[in-house]
Amino acid sequence: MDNVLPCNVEDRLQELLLDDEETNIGNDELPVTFKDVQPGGKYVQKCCAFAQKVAIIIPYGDRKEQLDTVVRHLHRLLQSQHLCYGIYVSELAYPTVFNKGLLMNVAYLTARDEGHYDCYIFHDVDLISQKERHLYICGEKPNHMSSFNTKFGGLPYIKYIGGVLALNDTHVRVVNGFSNLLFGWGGEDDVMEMRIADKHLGLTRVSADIGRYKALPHDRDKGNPVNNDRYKMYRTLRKHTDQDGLTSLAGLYELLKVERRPLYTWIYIKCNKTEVLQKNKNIVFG
Ligand code: BGN
Repeated sequence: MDNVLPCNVEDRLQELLLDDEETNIGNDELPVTFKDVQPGGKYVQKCCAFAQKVAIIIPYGDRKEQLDTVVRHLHRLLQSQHLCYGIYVSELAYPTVFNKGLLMNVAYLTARDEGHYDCYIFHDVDLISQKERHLYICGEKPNHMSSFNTKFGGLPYIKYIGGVLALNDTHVRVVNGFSNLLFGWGGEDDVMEMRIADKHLGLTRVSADIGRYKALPHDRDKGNPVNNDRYKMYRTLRKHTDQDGLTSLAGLYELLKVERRPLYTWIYIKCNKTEVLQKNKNIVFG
């Protein structure tokens, strides 16, 4: 942290607002390079001394091109905001069924244990922020950042908090992270919304002109079939927030590798859907 700037990020935001009313950005337009990024995708150069330290958590399937695009974009964006940060990408070994909640929980724990971050931003791999002045920090309440997604022309429904969500460490602990038990597509974000509401944390949402994201197009992922049990599970999981999440993660997966790639930390894990659901059958069917 030799080069930390004696500024705070709110000042930087003011600068951005004054500098440039039109801060729409494309993928490659922000003027920073990757030379100061440390292995594992960490950046502690030229960032503000008193700003939050931010971990970006990206659960990943098999969309390498999107991952490369979003990671590069995030480095540019976060450096332009003078933030200290680390980018964490978690992936499940095939053959498996995708489990976004479990992947996000494992990446959160990895980031927390090595970085003690102030803010955790859970970020879909296909979303590109279109506004330079969309500040990547946490507020007092959980904050839904992707309030306008080009795929939906806004929000798909009012309670939607998927896409990009910022939680501080207290928020993540109070809701016990994400459910580990939703395999396949759908529902992990809705369960998180329910947890935030049930724990009375409140919620803020960035205004739609700032929280504007371009969705990169993609086919359906392999290993991510729609979870047909998701509505039923949404109801049963509600009673088990404290038993299903970070507190029950140990023993549900095997950590295969943590690799410091040039632009991100890659966390590779293995888990068996049948075993995970069997171990938690009281929750899933109770
Ligand atoms: C919803 C999904 C979300 C998904 C959004 C946007 C469900 C309900 C499960 C109880 N929710 O329909 O998970 O992020 O669409 O694609 O399926």
